Amino acid sequence: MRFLGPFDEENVVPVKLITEAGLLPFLFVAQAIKVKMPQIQIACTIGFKQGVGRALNAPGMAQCIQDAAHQAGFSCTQISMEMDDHAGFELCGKTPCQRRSCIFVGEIEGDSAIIRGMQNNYPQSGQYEELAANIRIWAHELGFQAAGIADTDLAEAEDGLLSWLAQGFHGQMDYMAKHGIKRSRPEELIDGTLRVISVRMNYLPSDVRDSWEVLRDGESAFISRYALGRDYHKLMRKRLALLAQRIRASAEKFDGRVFVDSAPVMEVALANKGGLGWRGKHTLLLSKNAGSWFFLGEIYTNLPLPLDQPEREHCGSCERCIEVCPTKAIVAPYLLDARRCISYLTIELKGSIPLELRPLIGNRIYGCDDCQLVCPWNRFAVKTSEPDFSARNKLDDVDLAELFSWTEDEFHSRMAGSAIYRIGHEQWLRNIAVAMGNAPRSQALIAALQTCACHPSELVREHVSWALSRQGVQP
Ligand code: B12
Ligand code: SF4
Ligand code: SF4
Repeated sequence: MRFLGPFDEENVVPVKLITEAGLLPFLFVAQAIKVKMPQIQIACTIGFKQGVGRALNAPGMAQCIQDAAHQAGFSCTQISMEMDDHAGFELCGKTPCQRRSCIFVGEIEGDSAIIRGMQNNYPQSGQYEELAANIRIWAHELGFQAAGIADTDLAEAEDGLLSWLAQGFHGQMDYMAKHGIKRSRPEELIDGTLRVISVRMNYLPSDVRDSWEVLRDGESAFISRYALGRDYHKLMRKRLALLAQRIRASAEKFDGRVFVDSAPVMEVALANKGGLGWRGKHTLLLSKNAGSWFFLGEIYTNLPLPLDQPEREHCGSCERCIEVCPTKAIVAPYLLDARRCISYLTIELKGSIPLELRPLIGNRIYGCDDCQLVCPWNRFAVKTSEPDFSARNKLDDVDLAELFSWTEDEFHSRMAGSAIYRIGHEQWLRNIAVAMGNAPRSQALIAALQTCACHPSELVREHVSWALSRQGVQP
């Protein structure tokens, strides 16, 4: 019996041999891998393929072992995997993601070697458990409804991201490709990151006009629920900074960075790993007791905090979000072609909205909520108590013509502090013009559109002209 390791998530060491078996009674077998070695040369190292290293959930270890294997001439080693779950998991009732440290034991058997993943079952200091419990309490105190902790292994999400990008589903969102795999490798974005603390914050405001009623009323403007109030980025980042401050006060070693939305971070995948919910078929995160009307934010940290478990998926056979999507943007369960999504078309897309999609946008002038509105789990959504997320400027119940009449200055002053500010007045008019083109025929709308027929922006003129022709007026 030979030992390989120890490997620790925190402190990856090069492969070395530890010869004596049975010296570490606090270890138990968690998983086993059979490594076939075509030309048996039992030297001092055995190489794992990267995927196998990842399956053993020892982030950072795989590359190190692969390098060591290459150096030892085992680059072509073939590996087959045998999960030996019952040995370890029944013993402690934990899943691999809860492992804090593991070593691997190699057992030579004919032309192959059995590599067993071992888990450190030695009582740990309760320091980080206590800190993790406190983080949850502090997060609640700071207005987050939940917090969860994940490791940094996003291998599966990385494959998904690369395939999503390769299909061009990101459209004009160049920032999605810009940082490459740093997005799916937290430790490459921020050196030393070991854990990601994810938080969620509810945003659904109360006392707003019913969404379906607005959507049915063609002369009203529908604005996505998340954008009715103040911009969430600033508020969430501030609260996360306070949370980080509290952690730092308790753990000297703490180093961390806070993120909300805009950074190259895979928020949904991380929050899912951290136990905040599952990824619905519409691709958003949702939870049994909170639905999906919440924002996500994170703290990347160097602390080896204990891990939470992902929430099991509960979509079942439901496909309501896929069926309801006005532009059929959810091209397969869990797969979104952003170029067709109304949220992308009204917020991210800078130029002309594709003609074939315009009629499908209806009166949605900023974002879209249909896939969340139909989701049965949103019956359990809890309304926000953050005053910042209450509707401002009566955006929950306002006519298209009124919004279209705002001058650029009015747009800037009324939208200051709102996420909508960022799209600018030109894109605002473009979006409203499309909705006016989709509205029932109305002299008031035609008159409003005509005020912009000679607008200095070609983009606005073109959309106004389209809307006028939809209203039966030849420009
Ligand atoms: C880019 C972006 C968008 C884009 C693209 C959305 C998307 N689903 O990718 C657009 C502009 C369309 C958008 C819209 C919205 N967004 Co947005 N968005 C983001 C952002 C910045 C990145 C998301 C991302 O990484 N996308 C890239 C792709 C690769 O991710 P993915 O869908 O999870 O990809 C998986 C699949 O493609 C799969 N895959 C790949 N190939 C294949 C093949 C098959 C066959 C299958 C099955 C799967 C599969 O693997 C991938 C990895 O897991 C995040 C913030 C962040 N930094 O994470 C917010 C974020 C996801 N958005 C958010 C919100 C609120 C929205 C909107 C609701 C806003 C609105 N009301 O208009 C809509 C919802 C639209 C929807 N159904 O997703 C919230 C979601 C909160 C939550 N509860 O989950 C986030 C987390 C922002 C935040 N901080 O709160 N958004
Ligand atoms: S936000 Fe709207 S357009 Fe985008 S996927 Fe959901 S329902 Fe479809
Ligand atoms: S509508 Fe149905 S399929 Fe879509 S996210 Fe909700 S439960 Fe899942």
